[in-house]
Amino acid sequence: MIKTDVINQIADELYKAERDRFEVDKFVDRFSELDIELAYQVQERLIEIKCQEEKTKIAGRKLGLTSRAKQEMMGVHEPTYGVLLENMQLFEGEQVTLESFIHPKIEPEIAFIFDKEVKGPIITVADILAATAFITPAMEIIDSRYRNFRFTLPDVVADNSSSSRYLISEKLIPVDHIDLRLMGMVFKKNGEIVATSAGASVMGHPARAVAWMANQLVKKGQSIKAGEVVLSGALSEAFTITSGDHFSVSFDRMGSLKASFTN
Ligand code: OOG
Ligand code: MG
Repeated sequence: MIKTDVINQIADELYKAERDRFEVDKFVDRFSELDIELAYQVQERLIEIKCQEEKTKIAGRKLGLTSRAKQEMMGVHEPTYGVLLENMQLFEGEQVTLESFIHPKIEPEIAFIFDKEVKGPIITVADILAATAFITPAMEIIDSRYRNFRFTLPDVVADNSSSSRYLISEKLIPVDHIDLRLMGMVFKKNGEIVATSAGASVMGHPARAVAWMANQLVKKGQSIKAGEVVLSGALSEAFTITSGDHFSVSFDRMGSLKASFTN
């Protein structure tokens, strides 16, 4: 098959799996040419299809697999990134119904909201912090389209890094004077603590993860734009969501955020 046919075929299957809520098998076994570079091209094609079919647009970006907890859980030891679309955002207080997902999981994250474009050629942690208007508590609902949430690095990249929905707190905090490395986090499921962590679990500093992505984007002539939201990656493992569950994430100095789920 020629390259563009492979890209279109995989993007189309992933799009339909999400739309019609079914699992697919990993693509690396079927397409030996699926490497990381090709996988990002599939991801771009998938986003194009979703923007067109769902009449939505890009709201920001997300990092994936930036903490050791997540890398070990998934057996993939390199970070990834993906795109957040406007229609993926949920709002605090809204009841989320599980019917639109395949096998959702939820994870605690720190969101960065940018008020300046992040331009290269080389982007540092300081550049990320200087372009950040606010940080805020966030949660991501991931819903890999792969059978049993099992995938390789190129597979997960093609699948837009398992992204499904996200929510951020409406309490926006300026990043100055906060040491993100030392910011403690408590994650609760149905009132019980299921994970505790700190910002440093995300590549030493969450802004380092964002800088890593920004440098990857620059190489492709892309960038983080003013107004975009970036999720810097889960600070702990992800937790399966079942009907009736409620989750909360609390951060030192940033506040907390809640989400609840029904059938
Ligand atoms: C891949 C996405 C990981 C994170 O924050 O680590 C991710 C997955 O675990 O399915 O979003
Ligand atoms: Mg995530």
